[in-house]
Amino acid sequence: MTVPAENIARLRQLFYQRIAPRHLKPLWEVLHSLVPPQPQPKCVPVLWKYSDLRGPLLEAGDLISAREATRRVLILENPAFAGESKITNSLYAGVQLLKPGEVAPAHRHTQSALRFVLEGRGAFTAVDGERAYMEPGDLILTPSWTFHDHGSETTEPVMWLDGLDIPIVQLLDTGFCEDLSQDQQQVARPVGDALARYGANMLPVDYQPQTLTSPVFSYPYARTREALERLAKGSPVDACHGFKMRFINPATGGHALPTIATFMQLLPKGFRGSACRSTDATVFAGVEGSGRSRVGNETFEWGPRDIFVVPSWVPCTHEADQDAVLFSYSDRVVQEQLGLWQESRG
Ligand code: GTQ
Repeated sequence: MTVPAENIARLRQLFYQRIAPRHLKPLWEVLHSLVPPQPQPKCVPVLWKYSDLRGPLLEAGDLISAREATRRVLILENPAFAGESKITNSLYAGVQLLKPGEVAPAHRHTQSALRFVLEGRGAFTAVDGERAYMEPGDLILTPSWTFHDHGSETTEPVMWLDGLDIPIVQLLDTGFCEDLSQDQQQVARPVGDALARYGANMLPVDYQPQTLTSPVFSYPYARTREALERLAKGSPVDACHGFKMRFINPATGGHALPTIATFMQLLPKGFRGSACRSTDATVFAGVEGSGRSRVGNETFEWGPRDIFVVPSWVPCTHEADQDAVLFSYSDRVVQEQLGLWQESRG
């Protein structure tokens, strides 16, 4: 017996309705979206000009103190994830302001965080008893479950980009957080201690890594910039990425954080990159110089401190009119560990 097509469709709908109370769903209705032929990111390309961020951030500074807010941050929310506090499907971004004399009280959480300093100098993040003072372009890490507080003894507002793996920790339902009993942790080691111990191409002779996270938690821009400068003089330029380095855990050679990969790249004057796409959606921040990046069908003109996001598997092309430096972060480290990361050029 053959059943007419419209009857079949109706019978199927009735069947779906009948099985729904048993928490059953037909795979064949969703298979193609569950197992797509290639990534279909919800994430969309977005550019935040720093000139549009700075005013609102300073205004927030008049409305709430760092202490009351715990962290005075404006979230950079991708419009594709309205209400979800995500910049990409797997990562969070925000811009944080600390005014002179303020304290953002000590806490710790299982989420890993990076701070990329945008403006101002002289504020600090204390991590596990050591302070890292901020200069523009510095990368500071607060690894999972390390107590951290931010403080400012300077006379100017200090602003930085926060990158956290909040959506990854949410996905895995592994979020824990606790406050320290005091606002600021005790200083246990002098400034620069970790960098001297672990970041001078040497390690303490009996040192054994205890975690995946880098024991270096401050990567000063002056060193990063010099490395890029020398790299640019001594090696051919990559057609897609210019001169691009990744921040590492010097004890393992792996990425600096177990869930967030971090990068700095120099695009030499006149660079006209070729298109490239990769499976790791990436957050970029301009550091020096200016340029433009074509991301899918959008063209973003960026300069220092502008922030933009490139979704997974969307072609991206960078250009620079003068020497330009871009910081970026993504979940590439997770994808590499899982054998999922891919890049396609051209
Ligand atoms: O500085 O500890 O942007 O816990 C979001 C959550 C910053 C921080 C954020 C946080 C922090």
